[in-house]
Amino acid sequence: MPIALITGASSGIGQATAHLFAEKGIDLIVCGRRQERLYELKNTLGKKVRILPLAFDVRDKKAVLEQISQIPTEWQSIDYLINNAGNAHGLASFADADLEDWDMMLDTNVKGLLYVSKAVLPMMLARKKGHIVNLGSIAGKEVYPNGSVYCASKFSVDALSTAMRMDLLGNGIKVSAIHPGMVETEFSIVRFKGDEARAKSVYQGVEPLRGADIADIIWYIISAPAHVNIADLVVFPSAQASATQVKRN
Ligand code: NDP
Ligand code: 8X3
Repeated sequence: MPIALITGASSGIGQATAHLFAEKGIDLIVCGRRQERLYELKNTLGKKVRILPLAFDVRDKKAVLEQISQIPTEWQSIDYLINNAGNAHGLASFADADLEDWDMMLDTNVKGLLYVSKAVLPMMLARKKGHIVNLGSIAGKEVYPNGSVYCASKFSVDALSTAMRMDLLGNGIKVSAIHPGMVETEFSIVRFKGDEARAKSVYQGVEPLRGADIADIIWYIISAPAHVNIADLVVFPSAQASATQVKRN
């Protein structure tokens, strides 16, 4: 059975990907900070495949390296790493934005992705086999007002995905990146610090993407034949044309 490690499996895109991968018979290492949600996944998906919950904060370098290096031997042949954990914190002008929010975004979306990749990579290199899928964003292709540091964090994901693909060339490891527009998950609730009404308004009059839509794309990417790598993919809801252009009913 193939094995996938999914970060941010406790919600949204990562959770939907865990459900789809379990349908497809992939054993899962599910990661996130909310341990109870990871155990819920174990209870529901554990009837189909093996599930290993690993609770850690991707910002905590020591915890990431320790937890991943200590996974049991039978889990170490990781085929797919889905670097999905991430969030936006706040939507404010450069002058008004909160430094804590900036730290959260850079530490999670950039450094967290680096720590997890560095921890998993030796297992892939040893087998000369693996596929890393990074969750970027349209915010990593286009900057938008009040999104400065979130956009910078996702531009970093874009750059790092290309860099990883270059530096891992010839090692049997594919690297792909997906850059979605609006996906309705807990993303906006987190961005607006629990303000559910404001979060809902982001998707008002639009049919957004769902976590399951991105899960389908991740599945498509990892199912491509060995000689094919879908390197970089932008996906929008049909009602969106750019980071700032949305047609609302
Ligand atoms: P959710 O808020 O629904 O999920 C975010 C996930 O990331 C949660 O499982 C959360 O788990 C995990 N996470 C956040 N911070 C940390 C941390 N410090 N340590 C460990 N895990 C963490 O949002 P989405 O599913 O939408 O987001 C998934 C990815 O997709 C993100 O990288 C996001 O930037 C990207 N994206 C989202 C878009 C959207 O419109 N929704 C569009 C484009 C890209 P827990 O809280 O349990 O730790
Ligand atoms: C999430 C999409 O446009 O809110 O990455 O930045 S956006």
